[in-house]
Amino acid sequence: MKMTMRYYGKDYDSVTLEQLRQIRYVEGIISTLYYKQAGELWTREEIAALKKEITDGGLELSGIESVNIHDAIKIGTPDRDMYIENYIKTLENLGEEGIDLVCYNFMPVFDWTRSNLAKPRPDGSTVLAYDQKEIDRIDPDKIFESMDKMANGFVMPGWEPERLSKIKELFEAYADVDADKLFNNLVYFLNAIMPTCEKYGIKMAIHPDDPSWSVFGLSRIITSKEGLVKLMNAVPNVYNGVTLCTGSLGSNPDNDLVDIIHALKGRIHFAHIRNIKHTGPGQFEEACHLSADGSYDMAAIVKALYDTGFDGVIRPDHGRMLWGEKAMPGYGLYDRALGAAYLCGLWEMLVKYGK
Ligand code: DNO
Repeated sequence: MKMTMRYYGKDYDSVTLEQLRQIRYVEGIISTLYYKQAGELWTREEIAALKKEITDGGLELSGIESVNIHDAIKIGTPDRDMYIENYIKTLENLGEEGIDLVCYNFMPVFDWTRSNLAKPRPDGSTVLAYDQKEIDRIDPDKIFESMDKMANGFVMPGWEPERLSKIKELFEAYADVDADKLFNNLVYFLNAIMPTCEKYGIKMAIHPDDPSWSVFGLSRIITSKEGLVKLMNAVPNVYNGVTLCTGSLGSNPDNDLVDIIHALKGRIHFAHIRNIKHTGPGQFEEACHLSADGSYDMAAIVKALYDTGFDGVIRPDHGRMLWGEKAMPGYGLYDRALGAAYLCGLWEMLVKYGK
């Protein structure tokens, strides 16, 4: 496995490459062209510049999170083929620059959702939290404002303000997109891009929906073992793979993460490993990575990856906000660095003494 850290680029991140490099456990960076709108073409020059920024910082660009998918593709409108063409050109440009991992999601309208981005914990740190009852009280039109207010002045991934102005139209456009239609549109998209992925060796890694249930009445399909396995079977090409995000799938206590890892053997190309704590039905808060701090046995999760021959890119995921740090919620330096060290420790133990 290769340990990496997410980085949004020097114009957007409070964490620097100099800091990330010193974590030592981290070999690579997962990044993106954060200024790009879904559907826009990424040029080869722009990708080369991102790569150079990271290699000049002494690290490698190990993959992209995310190349976002335009709503036309998710909804299946007649102009979807034009957007798929653009996506293919972006993949070609990434492939020409030697990038072989792309994370994306297929959630309608909203990316990941939280009701609180800074819930205080007894230890004085803060974490991201979700409470379905609070979300039910928020008008979907207001959720962008609400996330923005809590974001410490940072633009949150998936919550770009440009989308706010279109929210009413988006809800209307998704009105007849039920789970089957959304799934078929995803398969259509994947079938169209697979030849390019094969040509360049680019592994596509779908990110599970977060939380792993329907929000604001919109369909969500990548929420469980069943949905993931169905997708792997519908497009059996190995370049159609998964981002195993334990925090997202783990939001639903019915998801057995170890079982999911085994069911996806050979198709997990990227892993986001973090712990969360279930606090009630439809409620959870994020935790530090350590098993004892949340609801999941992190050693069992890492062991399942190891036992199934996982050889991909891994990163710690959202961390707590510690030691007075001011950063994008979930993406501070300190707790993610602790997470990387912990995960590397678990992995080293398995490599040396796991059998
Ligand atoms: C939030 C992230 C998501 C994720 C996308 C993948 O912290 O986990 O924004 O990157 O859903 O496309």
